[in-house]
Amino acid sequence: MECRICRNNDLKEFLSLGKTPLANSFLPKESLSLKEESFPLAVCFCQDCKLVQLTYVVPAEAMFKNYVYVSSTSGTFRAHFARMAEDISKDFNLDEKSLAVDVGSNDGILLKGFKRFNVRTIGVEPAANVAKIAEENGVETINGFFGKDAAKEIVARKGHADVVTAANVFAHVNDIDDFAENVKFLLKKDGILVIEVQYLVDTIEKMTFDNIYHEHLSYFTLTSLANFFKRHEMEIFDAQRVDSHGGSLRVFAKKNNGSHKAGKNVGMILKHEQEIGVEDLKLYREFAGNVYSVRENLKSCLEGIKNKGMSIAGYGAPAKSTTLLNFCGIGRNFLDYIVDENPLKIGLYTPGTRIPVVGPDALDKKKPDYVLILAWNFAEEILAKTKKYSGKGVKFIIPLPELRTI
Ligand code: DWN
Repeated sequence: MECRICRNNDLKEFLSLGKTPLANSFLPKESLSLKEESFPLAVCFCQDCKLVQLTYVVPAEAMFKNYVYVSSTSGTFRAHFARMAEDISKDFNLDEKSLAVDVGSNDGILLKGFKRFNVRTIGVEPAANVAKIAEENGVETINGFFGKDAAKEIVARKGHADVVTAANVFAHVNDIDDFAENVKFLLKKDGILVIEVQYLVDTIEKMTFDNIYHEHLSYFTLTSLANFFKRHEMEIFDAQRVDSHGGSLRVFAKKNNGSHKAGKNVGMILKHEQEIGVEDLKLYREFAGNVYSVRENLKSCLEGIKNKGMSIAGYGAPAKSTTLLNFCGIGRNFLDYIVDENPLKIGLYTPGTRIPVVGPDALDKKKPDYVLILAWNFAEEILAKTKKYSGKGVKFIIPLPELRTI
């Protein structure tokens, strides 16, 4: 195992979550009798370039060729990406002559926002089933992984890009060197790359360790990202902490000869990272120790409820819940079912724990005493839509960032 950024092979493992199935490999009923594949899930730290990364890499084809995650299921996320497209279009004066390319474009959730500003768009999405949804949404999409061929095809069809976006994608890419070089080829001289990644500082500060799963190969800080882009003659000229997925970092990078001037945000965030010690293995070892107490607290909360003979259902079957449920040993011993509104997940069973995923009407058919909100990053939206159940005495448990029952 060598570092994805600097090839250092003396990486320090600081947390292992055990062998875990793929986070989005929900099971159809007919597969329940079959053995499930699971893979080591552990993270390590590179003391040279400060990147945190998985110790074991599952091939992308196994995870992204057929994908059950559809970004637009959540209203919060639809609003998040509409605002992201609006901010970028206005801040960088994009118009009908501009080209926006979204890598890992899923169902076209972000590109739809750019189209509202008459920006020309094209997406690149490896999952055929999801790329089809995007095309049905009127978003032109190349079905495949982003690489030299896709970049050449886009330039041939649309010309060079003003902006390339990659939201919750860059951390999923193994060969980020190839990614960066193809983005530079695709971008105009003054074009910009905007990536949004789950922010390791939020993961550590909020204990959101369930963001650790096989799709996420890298866990970035601005420090490690800056070390990476420097190696590609690119510069980060702006960065913003945003609240998606429990805390993400939105980073704006340009080619070294690009004209965009660096703002003060980059320095401020780097300073905060230095202050909390992102360059020291000690920080990650402390985080690892705290993960076990989060597990114990959640399990004793659920055990207390079950010991009183009461029932619990889950709400939201996010990829992150595969890590939380498997690592904490939460299966049908605790949860009778999990509600999810994504039709691609309803009728399937959760990876490893094999809890049935059902539609929201289950809450009426089999009203639970408690609901564990597994998509805790959308707790506000979920609590609003399940208000009528709290009126009927149902209590809601939010496991992260801090364990709360309301
Ligand atoms: O990086 C990734 C992030 C961006 O999205 C991917 N690796 C996979 C995915 O991660 P996730 O599945 O943890 O993301 P979400 O968006 O937190 O998943 C939320 C789940 O909850 C979805 O299955 C939809 C469901 N949901 C629902 O059924 N009703 C969510 C809301 C807000 C709702 O009201």
